[in-house]
Amino acid sequence: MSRNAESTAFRSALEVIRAVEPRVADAIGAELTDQRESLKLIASENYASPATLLAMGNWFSDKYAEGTVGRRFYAGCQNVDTVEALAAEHARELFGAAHAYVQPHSGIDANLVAFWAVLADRVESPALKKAQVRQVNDLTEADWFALRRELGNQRMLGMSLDAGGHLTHGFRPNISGKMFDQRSYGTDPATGLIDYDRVAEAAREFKPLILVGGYSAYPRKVNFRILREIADSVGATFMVDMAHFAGLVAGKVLTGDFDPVPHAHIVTTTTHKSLRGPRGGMVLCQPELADQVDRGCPMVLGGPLPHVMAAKAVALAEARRPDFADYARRIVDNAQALAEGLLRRGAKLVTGGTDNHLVLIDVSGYGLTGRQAEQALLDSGIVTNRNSVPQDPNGAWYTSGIRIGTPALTTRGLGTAEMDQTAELIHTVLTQTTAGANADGTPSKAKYTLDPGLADKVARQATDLLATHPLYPGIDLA
Ligand code: DSN
Repeated sequence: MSRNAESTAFRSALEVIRAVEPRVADAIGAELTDQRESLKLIASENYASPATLLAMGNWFSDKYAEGTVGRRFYAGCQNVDTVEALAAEHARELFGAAHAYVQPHSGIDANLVAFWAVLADRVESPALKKAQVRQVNDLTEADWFALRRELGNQRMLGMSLDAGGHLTHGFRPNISGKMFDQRSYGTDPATGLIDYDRVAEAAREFKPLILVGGYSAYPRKVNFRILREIADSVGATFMVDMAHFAGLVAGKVLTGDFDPVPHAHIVTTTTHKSLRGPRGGMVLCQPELADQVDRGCPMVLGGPLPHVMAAKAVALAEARRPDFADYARRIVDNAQALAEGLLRRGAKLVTGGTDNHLVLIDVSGYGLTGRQAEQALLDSGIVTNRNSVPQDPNGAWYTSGIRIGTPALTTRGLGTAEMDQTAELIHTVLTQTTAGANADGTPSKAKYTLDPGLADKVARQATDLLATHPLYPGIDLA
């Protein structure tokens, strides 16, 4: 396929949009420029292929298709059936899963589908059956309490937020924290690693219905075989949220004990992180949970997004190609090179390194909060996000960490030498940033000073670093 085809497709699309609302066309163009020029180190972001992006921009968006393949609540879904079935087939083949449900719109949605499927599978509840025919969003607070009481205050054990777990694993601001009585397992304060004996102890004491594995900020492999054994020992359903590392599973970098699919009863993921697909979610499960999982819509999901399912089919087909395994391996090589570059320059890293796609810098070593570091790096053209570190004294808003990841830069083609240069840029900015003070002289967790000349210089160096690895080289909008 000619590169010209990609330019023509996107140029034509923008021309059509511009004729209606030019500001939207301009914003789309500006976003491409911004993404091309910034050093994107957000561990959960990536760049989907032009084919994946184009599969989303069409009339599939116009179609309602509630239900499942071959069993819809609307007529005329034959083409949606084709793409949904294709996406599910690619997902099953790619991950070796018995069943795949590709309708969830996001990772949170995928987790909600999984939670309700497990509840419906494990707990006898007339209230739940009633809720299954209504949208969960329609339930009142009183309905929730009645439902939760009838469900027997079911329990969830997941990784704590500050140790790298995710909000949807039972934490209060998320609906999972209202559905479940939640307890967390953390990491060993000395090593930063999951202590499986402590997880087993917590499971024995708490007796959860669901044991959740998976993370959004833990830089190491997780042994899912051991977690499954723990789940089995207390009769829990073992669920893994692999949103962050799905690409590493797809690319066979995480295999054996570190591949969640053969070990978990149910696995959820997003499709847009290391998997490099469209923004969306997905659930994989063992056969006994398939019927309940397929009730995701209308139980907790609005109608499926056929255009996104089409894009999932494209991206999953891409992930089945041999070059995706090479991509996945390079993600980890790059993360390790970045970690080594930072360590060599004196940075403090949670767990002392990485064996997946992300690195967590404890920026208290630079005398900064995560928020100060995040902003100073952004001033310098380096896009990251602040993140809690284990037992974080600065809480979830200011934090003490910066999470960085390599899926996006690896897609652009940057390699280990450029990761060392990236480490140098990050270290330079963080050593040159000084924590600021409030008006009353007390230390501020947000204010900082960084010489704007230095920030500009680093931003130029970041742009130079990216110049030899253009983003979407086949797309010229000029
Ligand atoms: N927002 C995602 C992340 O950045 O990890 C997880 O939901």
